[in-house]
Amino acid sequence: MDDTERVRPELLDTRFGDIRFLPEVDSTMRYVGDAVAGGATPGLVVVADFQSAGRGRLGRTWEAPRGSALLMSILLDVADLAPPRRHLVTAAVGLSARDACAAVGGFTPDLKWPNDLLVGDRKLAGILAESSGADVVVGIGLNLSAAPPDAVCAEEAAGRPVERAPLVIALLRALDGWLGRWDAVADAYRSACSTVGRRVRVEQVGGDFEGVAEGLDEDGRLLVRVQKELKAIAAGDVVHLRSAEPR
Ligand code: BT5
Repeated sequence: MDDTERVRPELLDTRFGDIRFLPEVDSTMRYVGDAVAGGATPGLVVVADFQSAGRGRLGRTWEAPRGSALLMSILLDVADLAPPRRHLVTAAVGLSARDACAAVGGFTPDLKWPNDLLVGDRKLAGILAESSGADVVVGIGLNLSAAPPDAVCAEEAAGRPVERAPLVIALLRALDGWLGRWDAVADAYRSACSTVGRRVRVEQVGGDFEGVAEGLDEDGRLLVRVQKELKAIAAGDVVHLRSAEPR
């Protein structure tokens, strides 16, 4: 049985009625973005075995050998979510992916603000959300059986192979339950986010700085204490520092 036959029947009672498995695509984000332009409706899910031009944030790339990763983009209607709270889509996908790893792989990755899943210090998965009007396309790349140097795959974290189909099912079923419950997503993400309480370096276009991540505000911005000032960070890269690192 292929993944289409395994996954589709398990999602019939969710909003994810149109799930397409592709052997190869440049980027599932590009594919879903074009599908929107062609009239696709929310609930579309695209999963690829291989991407020739996988995207990260800020023009970066996402690399995964053929058949080694979960590479998926989802079209969601977020008309009920004010633009400053759109990051909660990323949070909902992160929470769902974490729970799917726990259910299917028996391990629980950490959620690093704003868009990563980590096992220890190593990156397991990255999430990318792109808005267009009332729709958001959200993508996740999650390493299953291979990972770049310094990153980690689910097989290594679980100590056994982790299959894509059950992970897709668990992730999308969890996501179906989170969507629309945005205050609950914000609360769950706040308590799950491993960045909170850490010393961090924030890397931004205007320059880097270090401080202690004290929390997340209601719009999901990271609150970083830099001496007396509490800075609210909406975007940027964050490095978790060991507490022993100098200030
Ligand atoms: C992300 O960006 O982490 C978001 C990645 C989203 C990828 C998915 S795959 C399905 C969908 N279709 C797409 O085209 N994209 C989405 P960012 O935070 O900018 O991190 C990107 C950085 O992660 C890269 O610059 C590398 O350093 C690193 N990286 C690349 N491939 C990786 C991998 N397989 N595992 C871990 N780290 C990786």
